[in-house]
Amino acid sequence: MLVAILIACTPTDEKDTGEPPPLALDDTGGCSSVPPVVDSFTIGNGGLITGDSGEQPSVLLAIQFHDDDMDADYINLSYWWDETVDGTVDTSGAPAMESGAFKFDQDGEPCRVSGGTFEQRIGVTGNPFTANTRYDFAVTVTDHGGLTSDPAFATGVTPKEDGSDGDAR
Ligand SMILES: [Ca+2]
Ligand SMILES: [Ca+2]
Repeated sequence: MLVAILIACTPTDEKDTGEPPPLALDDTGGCSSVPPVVDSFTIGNGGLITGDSGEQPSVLLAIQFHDDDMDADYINLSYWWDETVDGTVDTSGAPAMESGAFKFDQDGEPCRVSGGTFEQRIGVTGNPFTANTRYDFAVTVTDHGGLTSDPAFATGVTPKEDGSDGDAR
């Protein structure tokens, strides 16, 4: 089953830098054997979102992935970024942000979710981003069994403060 989920994340949310919640404790179905694979990762303008500090522009991280053993019913995404635009990001340290483990397929049973599309919006105002600035991003996807994909990389520009597309080179 392919699943698409939209998540909007405000700066308030992303300030939670504590330990990620444990992956769900229910039965994984015993199918976990291979990590997910990120098929595409793109950066875009997430449009205006409303957070605690009011309406603000957001950057959109769009991830498409598959998981051949189909244990993507629960996933956890980790994100890193830097301003040294060279097409890669050091992912050896703790991620800058995590989605936290969540049930990716609301109706699913173990071993039936082969991947899908995930979109994460992160508010630009304040931290962690500067408006109209180019960044390298990295993402990994961790499946229900705790296996983590190789990182995928993408480069993109955050929107301007008025929400229009950034044009920083
Ligand atoms: Ca898997
Ligand atoms: Ca870089």
